[in-house]
Amino acid sequence: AYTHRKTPDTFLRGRNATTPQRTVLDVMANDKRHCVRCLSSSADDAKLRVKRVSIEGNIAVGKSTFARLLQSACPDWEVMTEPVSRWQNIESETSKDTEGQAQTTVSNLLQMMYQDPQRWSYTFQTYSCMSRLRTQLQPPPARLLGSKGTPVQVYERSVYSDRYIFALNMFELGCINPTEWAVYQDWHSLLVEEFGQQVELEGIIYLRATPEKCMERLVCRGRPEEEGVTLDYLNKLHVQHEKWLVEKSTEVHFEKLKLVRVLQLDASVEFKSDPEVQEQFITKVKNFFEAL
Ligand code: UDP
Ligand code: DCM
Ligand code: MG
Repeated sequence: AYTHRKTPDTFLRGRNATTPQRTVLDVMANDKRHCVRCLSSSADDAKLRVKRVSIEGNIAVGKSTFARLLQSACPDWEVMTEPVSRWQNIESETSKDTEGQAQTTVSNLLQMMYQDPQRWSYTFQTYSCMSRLRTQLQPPPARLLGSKGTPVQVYERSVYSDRYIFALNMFELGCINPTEWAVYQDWHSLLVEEFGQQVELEGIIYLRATPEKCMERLVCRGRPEEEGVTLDYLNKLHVQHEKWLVEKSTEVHFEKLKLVRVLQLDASVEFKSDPEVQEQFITKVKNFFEAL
């Protein structure tokens, strides 16, 4: 069972500078009015000052591995991996037993999508994007806001790769039909525009490797749902990444995203077990963050 967090409320609290509560607080604070204002605005400022960066790259290129490395090298940062296990375990109420108790079934949407992409790609893309948005809208933890310098949040993938890599690719493959694609783009734009700064990225770390190397790592990881993933599919995803992050020829619909800075790292080299390569990567990332 998932905890449904009240992220939209948090969002409203962050955006509405003149909420009724603040007026009440103003009255209560009386001559301390100034202090109350200072406190709430500095908390809001800190939230907005967070540097948000995503790690992008093909399936099995090493994003989660890299995210874990980054978290141990930079414990002050908040590094979030992709919520894949949520996509593999969707609980639904199917019926009631003779005593009226709800019977639940757990579905693996990732598996359903790979087994029958025409039927499940739209549903999968809706859910993966929504679950990512939910994660991303959570307020940063207190330790992050209290850390020295600008707080940093790093996400494994983003609502932008959901759309401009995966959903687009499924549309181009005919697994998402034109009507579904129009609906997807409509709600995606609405949500991204509505949530504004909370989902904007200051930078992107692109882990780049050949599709062959990704295939090798995919096989090595052995996620059962991905058994049918072909080199051709990884090639297509590679081309989507190149168009979006290197050639910049993908049509994107958000002004800030058009200007986002991209750090490219050659993830074809073995970095998981090579401390020297890890150190080089971490130094590049730190320099990149400082320049953002
Ligand atoms: N991996 C590896 N060497 C590396 C990076 C990753 O052998 O330098 C392996 C890792 O242990 C895992 C697989 O590649 O078995 C895929 O890595 P990960 O799950 O991090 O990839 P993601 O899908 O998150 O990009
Ligand atoms: N995935 C997808 N569409 C998305 C995001 C992820 O089809 N919008 C799939 C690709 C992988 C799995 O989910 O099979 C998780 O990705 P990775 O292994 O690259 O972390
Ligand atoms: Mg991963």
